[in-house]
Amino acid sequence: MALDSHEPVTGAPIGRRVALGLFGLGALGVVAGSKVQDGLIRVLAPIQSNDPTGLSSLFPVGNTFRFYSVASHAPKRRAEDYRLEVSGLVARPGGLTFADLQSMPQTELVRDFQCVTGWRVPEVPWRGVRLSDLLDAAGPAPEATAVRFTSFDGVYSESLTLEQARRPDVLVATSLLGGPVSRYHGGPVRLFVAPMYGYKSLKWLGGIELTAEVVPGYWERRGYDIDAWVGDSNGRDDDATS
Ligand SMILES: Nc1nc2c(c(=O)[nH]1)N[C@H]1C(S)=C(S)[C@@H](COP(=O)(O)O)O[C@H]1N2
Ligand SMILES: [Mo]
Repeated sequence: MALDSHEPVTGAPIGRRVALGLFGLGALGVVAGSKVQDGLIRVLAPIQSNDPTGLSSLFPVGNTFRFYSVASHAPKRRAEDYRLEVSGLVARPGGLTFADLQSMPQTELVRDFQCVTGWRVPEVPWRGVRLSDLLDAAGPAPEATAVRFTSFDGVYSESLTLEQARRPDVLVATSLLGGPVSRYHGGPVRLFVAPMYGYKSLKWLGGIELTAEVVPGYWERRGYDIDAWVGDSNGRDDDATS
């Protein structure tokens, strides 16, 4: 399985982009077929999620998902073994199983999914529990102003303000594209932050921690905006729909 990722581009001068690109190539150890394109390093043809044959990966990439992971692997966890830890500044910390999530009210959203590097998948169906419901159940302390998300890939993290996290279009998703969230899409449970760029939608969700201040996430520490509203952040409005 080919996993892909991207490097920060926000306001990066061209020299820095190239340096990041070269670093990326070195780190991957693969040069054939790769090119630095607006900070996105494509190595060979990404495998596409809606094409089980993999044949479309022989052709130029259209409006389909890539599989992204900053970790070198995609963790594998069965729904039966899944546990979501809710911690930090809450009245009721604790763990939730996959079954716990399924027993809560479910919300369906159909939204475009857009990576800040330019690819976009139209009208993707998602299903899951509203993050706001989980937060209400946990009872944020008065001094909590932000939420930090951690991945059981051991590397990735993300954050939202508490106000953003309480939006009705932010889901703890247990279903994507009409079925379970697949391993490579971050299953069994991932975050889906509908109004923001894809990097906010953390895969392999393991922890939700209420914090007194925003703790910048993986890409945010590398130059991406913390507020990642689609079309209104990272200086990418013009070319984000290509
Ligand atoms: N754990 C984890 N979550 C992640 C990422 C990642 O590298 N690791 N990449 C983010 C980015 S940049 C995007 S665009 C989407 C891509 O989702 P997909 O791999 O399901 O297409 O996942 C986001 N969540
Ligand atoms: Mo992305």
